[in-house]
Amino acid sequence: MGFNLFRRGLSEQERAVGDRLPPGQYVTEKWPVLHYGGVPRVNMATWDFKLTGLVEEPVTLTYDQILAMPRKTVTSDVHCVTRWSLFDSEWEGIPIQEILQLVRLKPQATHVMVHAEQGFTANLSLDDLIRDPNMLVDKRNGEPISAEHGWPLRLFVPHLYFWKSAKWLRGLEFMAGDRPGFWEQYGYHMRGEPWAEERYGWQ
Ligand SMILES: Nc1nc2c(c(=O)[nH]1)N[C@H]1C(S)=C(S)[C@@H](COP(=O)(O)O)O[C@H]1N2
Ligand SMILES: [Mo]
Repeated sequence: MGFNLFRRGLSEQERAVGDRLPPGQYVTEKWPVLHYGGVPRVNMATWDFKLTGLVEEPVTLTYDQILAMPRKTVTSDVHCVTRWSLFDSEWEGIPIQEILQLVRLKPQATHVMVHAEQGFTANLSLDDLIRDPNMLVDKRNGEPISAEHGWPLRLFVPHLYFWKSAKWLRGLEFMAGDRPGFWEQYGYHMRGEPWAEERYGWQ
């Protein structure tokens, strides 16, 4: 197979895809829907977003307060551990830095547990949380994200496999040390970096 590829050569387009497609991934044109359980019915009357754990003062935000925060758009690829990659969507939301400015972290804080509806969780190091493209997203390609894709708010951490980008986000809990989240307890990798193929286990 390698020989055939060599003989045929790669088109410009294939080369461009190769440079940005992590190992073991394929490109999808449509945005698949993937999650555990049903799509939660979100009650906006009681909806809130909480910053808890190792912070000097916990913060609770309403959806209106979230919508009033500064916003930005980021054009980025995303990579799912089930091997699809979606190229070049325009994601819009509130930069993670804006959210983190609302709290003072205690010095012991090294990781965060992401909390979503129905008890879904995902763990991240602070280093992975505080990346420039990361956001709380409510729009893709100019349209509000659908209920299946996590409306009213999802996390967006494009440098890791997409399971870390929790849908139906409800809060961030700052922790001293790492703890496995929902999929990580089922054997997904603690970090999930697509270029290193950190899919399952602690390879
Ligand atoms: N709340 C919640 N968020 C979740 C999940 C989930 O089961 N529950 N699954 C994750 C997984 S495994 C993937 S691949 C992406 C899929 O997002 P999408 O359905 O918008 O493509 O959502 C992630 N976020
Ligand atoms: Mo996934």
